[in-house]
Amino acid sequence: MSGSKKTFYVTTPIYYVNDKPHIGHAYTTLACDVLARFKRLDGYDVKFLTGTDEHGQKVEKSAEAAGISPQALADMNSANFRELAARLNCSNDDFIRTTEPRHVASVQALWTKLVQSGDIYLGHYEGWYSVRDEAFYGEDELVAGPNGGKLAPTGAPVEWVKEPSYFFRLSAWQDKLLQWYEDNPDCVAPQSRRNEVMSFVKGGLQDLSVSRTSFKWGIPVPGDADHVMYVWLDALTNYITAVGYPNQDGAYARYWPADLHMVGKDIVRFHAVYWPAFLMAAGIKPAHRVFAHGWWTNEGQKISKSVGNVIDPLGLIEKYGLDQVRYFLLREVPFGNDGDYSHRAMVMRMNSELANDYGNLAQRVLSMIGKNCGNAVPAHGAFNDDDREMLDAAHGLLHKLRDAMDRQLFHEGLEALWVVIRAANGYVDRQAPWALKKTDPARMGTVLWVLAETIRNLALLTQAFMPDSSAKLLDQLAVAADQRDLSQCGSHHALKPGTPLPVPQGVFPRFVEEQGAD
Ligand code: ME8
Repeated sequence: MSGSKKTFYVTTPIYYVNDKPHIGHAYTTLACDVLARFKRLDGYDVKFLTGTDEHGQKVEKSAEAAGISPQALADMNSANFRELAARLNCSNDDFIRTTEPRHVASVQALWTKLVQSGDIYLGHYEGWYSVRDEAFYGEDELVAGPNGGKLAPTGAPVEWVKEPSYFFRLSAWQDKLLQWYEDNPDCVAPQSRRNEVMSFVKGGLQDLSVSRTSFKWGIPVPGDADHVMYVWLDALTNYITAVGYPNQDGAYARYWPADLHMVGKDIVRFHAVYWPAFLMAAGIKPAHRVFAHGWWTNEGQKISKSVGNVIDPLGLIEKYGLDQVRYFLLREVPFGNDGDYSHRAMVMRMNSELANDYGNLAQRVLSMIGKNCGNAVPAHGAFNDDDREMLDAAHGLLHKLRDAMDRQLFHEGLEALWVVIRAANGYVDRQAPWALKKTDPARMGTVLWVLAETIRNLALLTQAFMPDSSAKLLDQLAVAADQRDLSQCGSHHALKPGTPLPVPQGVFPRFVEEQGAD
């Protein structure tokens, strides 16, 4: 137990097991990993949750098509998502599967609570349903499809459904939801999504069908064996299952309400309308914040299996390197906006920002120290203005990064780091320590110390984004394993002259196109 330590609970969506993971799933999980790592390094007691969404008609149909049971399909694809998180070097503390007994118990407890509060009633559903989206749509939301047919606004096929159904009294929560958005200006981000959610709720809410009778692959409704629960009520509940619900002591008391549900923009309505309504109805506080990030395309095209342009994140890691992919995904696109993946953009970031800017800075400074300072942290003399400015910039980074991370603006945080990296390269060129070697070796030591200390601060702060490469840099500066949390940023823990250093080695390789490739 962590006593009074500040806590941070961050979640990814749980991914459908009807298919293999792709770059979009990797993106969301990675963003959460960077936040989880950053907060841990910054002294928080963190819980980072990811997992798989295994019930529903979509999974049932995919299993049927594959000629296997839904559970077998779920086992196979859930393992792929688990492996993806591991291969991305994600630090999740838990991996939840909605077919686990702990989850079934939790969802049934929440259901029972909603029945007791009068928020669930039995009725009859008649309307449009999209299996691909696992969502109900009103007639007015549909768009024209081929051959005079109708499609969901997402372009997914819809079918007419008519069956007995339990309903959640969503219409009764309209005013309370609006009040909640008003009282908590940061509860849905970015602002454009908040506006979208609020105008949807202001437009009026209909009661929501929360059970199905036309298939079986779901969690049974307590006391009514003909019904399975609507997959979204089931899925959203994972976030409280993982902290022990219905038990409200222990992890639940420590971590709930979650600090952040990270999701893609496709599922903001489920997280920012339905989920807080379910929770309020059950007398549970909603999460502090939902952040809906943008959508990746591939070389300008929508990523889709039918187009055949799905990007396999494991393939990217193999081709470019893990930390390069981690960096690229969070640097390339202002977080919240849509982004385009291209080989060219990947190589640009990898070669110019990682190899040239950051890698080269470390490489030239560490090899100069190796050659000229007896493989030890050099001693420094008095600092001039240029030195002080460099050190102040490096030591001032922590609060800039913290601020960016608290708003999930990864690109801004990385840009702040790169401002200092570029400044450090400028400082090396101006101070020309290689020339000082002959004219003023003591001054050369000061310059190299300032640079090494700058790199130490940078490497501490890039740890959350690029854990392996940053660790290699910190190893090369002989920073002890227990001196790598963010309390070590700043001048109080500056490098000690005379500390022996290992032989330097390159950390960020360049990507070299294969001969004959364009
Ligand atoms: O919606 N660009 O699961 P899902 C960016 N099971 N992100 C993308 C993306 C893309 N092109 N494609 C997918 C579900 N994502 C539900 C969630 S939560 C209680 C239940 C990411 O497998 C993004 O985070 O369809 C999106 O929200 C999520 O994958 C959808 O994953």
